[in-house]
Amino acid sequence: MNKTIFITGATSGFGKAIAEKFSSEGNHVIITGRREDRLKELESYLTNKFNIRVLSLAFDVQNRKKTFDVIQKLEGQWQQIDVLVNNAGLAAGRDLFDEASLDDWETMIDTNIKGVLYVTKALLPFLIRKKGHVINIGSTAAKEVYEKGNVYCASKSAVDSLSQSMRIDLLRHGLKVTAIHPGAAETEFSLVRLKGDAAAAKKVYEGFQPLSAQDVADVVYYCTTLPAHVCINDLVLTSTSQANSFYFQRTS
Ligand code: NDP
Ligand code: 8X3
Repeated sequence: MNKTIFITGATSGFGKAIAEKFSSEGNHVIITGRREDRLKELESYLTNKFNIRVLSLAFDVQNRKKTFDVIQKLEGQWQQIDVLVNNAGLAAGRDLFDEASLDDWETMIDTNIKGVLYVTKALLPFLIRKKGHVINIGSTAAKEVYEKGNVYCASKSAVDSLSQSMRIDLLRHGLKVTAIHPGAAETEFSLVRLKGDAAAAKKVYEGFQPLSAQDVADVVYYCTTLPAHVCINDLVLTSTSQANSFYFQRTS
């Protein structure tokens, strides 16, 4: 395709798989995240394997000033951004509303909502110039609220409504806005949510085959291959063993 794709949260999971998928199809990628060592490793892997151009930018999407500084320093070809994938995000904790930590809530709000706002706003001048495509990663948690999901579900509902809002307000610029809502997928997501408890994280995916990061990357990529006049606005994907936030077909 020979486009340039800006991906947040490319050090792991969906973001890393999305970077690899677009690179394997001949696109250039800007990969971002907080863990610089992982970004550098991915940059060299993608550059060597696919012979495309890679720029890695280490920053925290919660930091408004840093996010704008980094993006406003983009030069030359790196301003020619065709697709933004707002993927960086997390769940912190899985607790009842009255027992949950305020710090966890703030981390989710600052990352999943404010992070999407900062990155999108900072990149919009470039995206508008190219009549680009914004892809926001929501979740089935945006569609059905579940017990102990409180602020995570709310943050993903915000991504859902902000995607609609972007689509409406940016219509006059000819931008595409796609919200993609995956169900359970085995990445580092549960390890992060459960604060490093690997055994508990593994249990989340027991007895059924969850989505993989590659499954999600393939769907994200597909949404960018449609003709200029066609836009997938809202897409929910789950493993065949999952119907929605509540119903799973487990073997054990
Ligand atoms: P991972 O934990 O594997 O990856 C999360 C990515 O987000 C990492 O690259 C991490 O990079 C980045 N990130 C987190 N916080 C920040 C921050 N403050 N600033 C910059 N980057 C950040 O999880 P997934 O790949 O599964 O999650 C990706 C997205 O998909 C998230 O938005 C998640 O909510 C959503 N999602 C996940 C599902 C799942 O079941 N796995 C299902 C539905 C949606 P680093 O730590 O280096 O900063
Ligand atoms: C992640 C999927 O089911 O943990 O967004 O909410 S779930």
